[in-house]
Amino acid sequence: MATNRTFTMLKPDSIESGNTGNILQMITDAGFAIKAMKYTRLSEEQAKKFYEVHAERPFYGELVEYMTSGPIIAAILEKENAVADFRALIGATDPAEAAEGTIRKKYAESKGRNAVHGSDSDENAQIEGDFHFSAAEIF
Ligand code: DAT
Ligand code: MG
Repeated sequence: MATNRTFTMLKPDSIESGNTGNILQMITDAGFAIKAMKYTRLSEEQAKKFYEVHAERPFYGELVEYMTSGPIIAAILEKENAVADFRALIGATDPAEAAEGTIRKKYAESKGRNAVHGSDSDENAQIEGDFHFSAAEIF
């Protein structure tokens, strides 16, 4: 995956609240092209692996439970400066701290149920995209 790509998940709360259409519209309006996308549900094993870096944090169990509680939409997005621009579009982890006009400010419920994931580096964007998609699923 090139460095102009990032990886996202629309988390279970986005699906439950019916906001996936609005969120995807915000993403494409911001200039991101969808290179891969799937509607799926993480297994406990997949969620544990995906969030392995947080394994020692007190919220890890809750995070894994939440991320496996329902389906998600996973996607690879492309845009110049994708990782940083997508983090700016989604806003701070805690919606109470997220800037006006960001996806999390508009749609996140709480720090845990915060609507979307966005990769935090080019390296992790590559790892996370590869975790969810085979080469044949990326366009
Ligand atoms: P981000 O998703 O903004 O990159 P992160 O990588 O620090 O945030 O944490 C990953 C996810 O874990 C985050 O999206 C929601 C959850 N999380 C983080 N901190 C939390 C907390 N203090 N309480 C509950 N969930 C938390
Ligand atoms: Mg993170």
